[in-house]
Amino acid sequence: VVKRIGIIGTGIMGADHARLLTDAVSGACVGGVFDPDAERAGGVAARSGGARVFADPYALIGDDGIDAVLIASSDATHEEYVLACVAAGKPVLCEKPLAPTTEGCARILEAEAAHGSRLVTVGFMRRFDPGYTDLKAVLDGGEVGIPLMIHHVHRNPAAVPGIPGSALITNSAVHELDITRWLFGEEITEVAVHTPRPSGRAGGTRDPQLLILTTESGVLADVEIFVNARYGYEVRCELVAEEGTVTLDAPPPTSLRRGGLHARELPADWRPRFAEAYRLELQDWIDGTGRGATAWDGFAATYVAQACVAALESGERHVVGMPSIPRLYRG
Ligand code: ISE
Repeated sequence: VVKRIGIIGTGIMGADHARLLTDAVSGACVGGVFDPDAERAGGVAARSGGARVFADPYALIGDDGIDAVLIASSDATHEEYVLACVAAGKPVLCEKPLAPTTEGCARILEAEAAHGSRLVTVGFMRRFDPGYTDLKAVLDGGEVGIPLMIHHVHRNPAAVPGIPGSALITNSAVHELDITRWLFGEEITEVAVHTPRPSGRAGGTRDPQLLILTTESGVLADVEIFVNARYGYEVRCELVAEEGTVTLDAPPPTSLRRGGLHARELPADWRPRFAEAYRLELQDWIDGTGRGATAWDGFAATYVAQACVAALESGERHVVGMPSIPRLYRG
């Protein structure tokens, strides 16, 4: 059976997901789309094998011809659409963040608890990236011994000038918050945020930033987040353990030697870098394998992000104080 997916939001990510569901994922098709910009929705529908265009997102969620819902609308709208999906009893894949505030995420946890089973998956696609899954396999296989530190680098070429410094944490570094929890299988307990002289290219934003995270067992993770790095999009990390280190470079397989240089091309944004991760994430969701981030993971990432924002504003270390994991998400 082919699952008919309804997509809410057909901007950059919604359009990309529609393309993957149509061309690269088996067992699924795009059944319907909604976007406040009807013309944009129409374009994506036409490229998705003639999916229906809905004028109302709630009509899409409730429609009998839609089996599951993918939410790629603006962050502030995630909560209301996820809640409507849970109320309708439909599986939902929501782009990160699950909701911009911990209160919003908590309302989703309550709704899922009341429903009694998990319906929500959060789009932390890096959990499916072959580079990160390899790194985790090496760590879990014990080849490098006990982990001590991890250095993360996350750079975008440009961001909207003058965005608040908190956006670097809630929109970008939130991926490292999630991947750090996932990699070590434990919570982040303390956070601090340091800022150097801001880049003159950032339009007044505190960019770059250096996040220092401590996990339950005492692993130290540092995250350099720099969203106006100019030269291209890049994500890498190095795990430092007692017996060795593991580096995630994920360079393209080809490189160019010319005119005294040895060069590798960098993408302009995350879509080419994480193309395979997005494909595997969607396939896993369609197959119902359930390896994706849960609503609890979405809550936890937002919870730690909020502590980092507080640390950025105060210049002080903050204790995270994560609530205990609800029963639905244990094991
Ligand atoms: C963007 O929203 C993403 O989620 C990308 O994965 C991330 O690398 C980028 O910094 C964010 O702006």
